Amino acid sequence: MSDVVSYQLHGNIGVIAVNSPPVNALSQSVREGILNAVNQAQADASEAVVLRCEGRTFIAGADITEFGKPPKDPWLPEVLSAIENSSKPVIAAIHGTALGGGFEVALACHYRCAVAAAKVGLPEVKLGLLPGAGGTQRVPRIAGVKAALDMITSGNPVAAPKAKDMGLIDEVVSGDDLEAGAISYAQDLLASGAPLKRVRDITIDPETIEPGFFDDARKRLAKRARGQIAQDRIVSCLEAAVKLPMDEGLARERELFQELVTSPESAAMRHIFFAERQAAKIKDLPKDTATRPIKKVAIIGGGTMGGGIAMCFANVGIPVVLVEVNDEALQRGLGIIRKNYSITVQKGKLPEDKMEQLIGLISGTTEYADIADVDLVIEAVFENLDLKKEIFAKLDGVCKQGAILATNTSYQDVDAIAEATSRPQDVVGMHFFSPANVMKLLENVRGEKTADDVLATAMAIGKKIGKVCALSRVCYGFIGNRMLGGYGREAQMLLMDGCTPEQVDSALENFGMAMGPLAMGDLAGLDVGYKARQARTDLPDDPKLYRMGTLLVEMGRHGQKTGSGFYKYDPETRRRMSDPEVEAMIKEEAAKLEIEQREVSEEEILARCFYPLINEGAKILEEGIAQRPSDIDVVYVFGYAFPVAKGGPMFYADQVGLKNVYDKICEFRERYGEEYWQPAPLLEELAKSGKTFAEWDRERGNA
Ligand code: 3H9
Repeated sequence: MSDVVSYQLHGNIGVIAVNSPPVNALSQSVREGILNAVNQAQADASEAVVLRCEGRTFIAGADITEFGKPPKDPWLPEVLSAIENSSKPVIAAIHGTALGGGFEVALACHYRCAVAAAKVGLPEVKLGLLPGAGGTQRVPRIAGVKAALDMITSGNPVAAPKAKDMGLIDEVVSGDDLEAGAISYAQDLLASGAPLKRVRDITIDPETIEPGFFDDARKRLAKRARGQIAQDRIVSCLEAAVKLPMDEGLARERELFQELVTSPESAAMRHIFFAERQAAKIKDLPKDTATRPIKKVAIIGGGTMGGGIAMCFANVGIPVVLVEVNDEALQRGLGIIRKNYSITVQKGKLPEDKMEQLIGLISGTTEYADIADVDLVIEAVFENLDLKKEIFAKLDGVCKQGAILATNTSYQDVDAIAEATSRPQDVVGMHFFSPANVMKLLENVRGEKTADDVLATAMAIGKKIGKVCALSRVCYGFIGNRMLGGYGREAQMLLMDGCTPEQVDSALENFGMAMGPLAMGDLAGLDVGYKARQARTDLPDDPKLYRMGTLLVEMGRHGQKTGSGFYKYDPETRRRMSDPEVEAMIKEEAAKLEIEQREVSEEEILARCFYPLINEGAKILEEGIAQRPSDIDVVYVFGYAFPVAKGGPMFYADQVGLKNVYDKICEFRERYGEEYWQPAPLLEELAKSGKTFAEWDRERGNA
């Protein structure tokens, strides 16, 4: 047969086996191999055919690297048609994850069996796509339109037992040998005279769909679309599944898939898919660098951050010890953890007994001596370098040799912290984002002396607890917070120039940010930035700078927690409302500073807020703080809710054109002063040579 697909007769059952590591994606050779095997089976002694995969998973989807390139025959629908029209029953045998085009292959089969641990799903929406090989037409025919809508617009996989309840799987196979189980299932089907069950032959009764169902779905999904159009097109496909015959529905699906696959949103989301995987790789570390075993973890500090981090480890079954200064603080910390889990239980997302099991993994102590045996310590106390150094000196005294000592600091110098110990090679930064049990990003920070296996372990354990990891070198604020400086500064400067808080935030929210910077300031607490600014000596002495943020804090308006900040907040619903008092104050302050207020365009708001971010990103790349531009994108998408449909700030800059970004920064330098606007040398170089960040990265051998 072919290198990647084999076909063999096992008695009266033909077995097609796909073997295309790592995830059996449907590359041209896999498609061709399956097609040939199905055709071969039509003419041999087989009475039924099993389609299964070698390696860690059933087919995990179309080969994403082929998108955007000229299509190669045979295309997937042709392969599915051959399966569906086979004169002998074809049975998919699923293990691992049957995703996207992989699950669509299974849906074209006449029967589907799976091991209990398998999952099936249509995650195309996460790539800005829709299932383009019949998924939107077959799933509603089997599981109903509502279930199909949930499954396809969320993109979340479904475990085999639930998929069986939904009708998406016919049989859950027990035992370890899937091939044997599938062959035996095929024999049973033959013995019982089971028909050639084709999903296309099921019709959906339009009367079962409530009037307005599709319009309601569109409206509901639009609210959280953040610049993505795939959800809307998925609804159109499901509508077609109800209203049109199968072949017309498939044609509609194909047409909308083509629209999406060539859309800038999908290109951005595919970029993030690969960027996420790339970010986990450390350039100068061999892939097989040994990691240290992490069987027990200690967290220093039981505040919101420490508690959230503790939950991350408990959630994957790793015991955690929470260390606090006294019993009262410890009980408070443990109490918050219990409360957080209870909320998840109330939402129906965690069974009560499972909650007790997870809480059982988290113990507490006020004695450092009790954490002598842990493999990893994560310090999560407040941002004070002296305190952190003191803690690390103590850890050095009690922790076993080989234990990894990590700091969750957002700003402090990891090297200075490491020097407080006699083992700086074991010290690393592990910067979680709040709430740590929810936010996906983990920014690992490599100190000057951090050992290779410590770094590799930080990345591996991050993946294990479900985080997306990116690596930063040491600098003030690391990748994410360092870049944020100019973004927050300009959001406030724009107020002085004539914007209302609502205007600034709406412009960024329309772009796709989950929350504008001023509303975000209110949520985080304006006093946090205020205190941080007081500690800084490097800020220009400029009365415009952070003027509103400073005045609001001095008036006691600290943001949501005091009921008002840049906005006022409904005490019941926490809904933000524009505050005429703040708007009047802004005008007054601008007048005092003799700033002529004017109409500011949405385009200028975006450029003023995002271009400092991109400019700082360029400096971070030049200095080698980030490994690659795409790592910065990962940090922003997963840690700062930058819209994935825009691909992260560096990808976005490449789309806007670096020359345009550079020219605007030069223009702002003239208008607003060089203390704030100074193009990064790398940005200037790329703008002048007409290159993108991605091209620059490729030329450095970083493909
Ligand atoms: C689709 O199917 C469209 C159809 O409806 C219509 C077509 C007409 N293609 O994630 P991992 C690579 S859209 C190419 O680290 P895990 C990945 O880059 C597709 N490459 O492993 C990585 O490479 P490297 C719908 C792929 O065990 C390596 O495999 N399907 C693909 O943590 C290992 O990946 C999806 O969206 C691919 N489809 O997780 C599923 N998938 O080692 C996407 C992976 O060089 N995939 N690679 O960095 C996944 O969700 C996860 O990879 C999976 C395994 C859960 C399968």
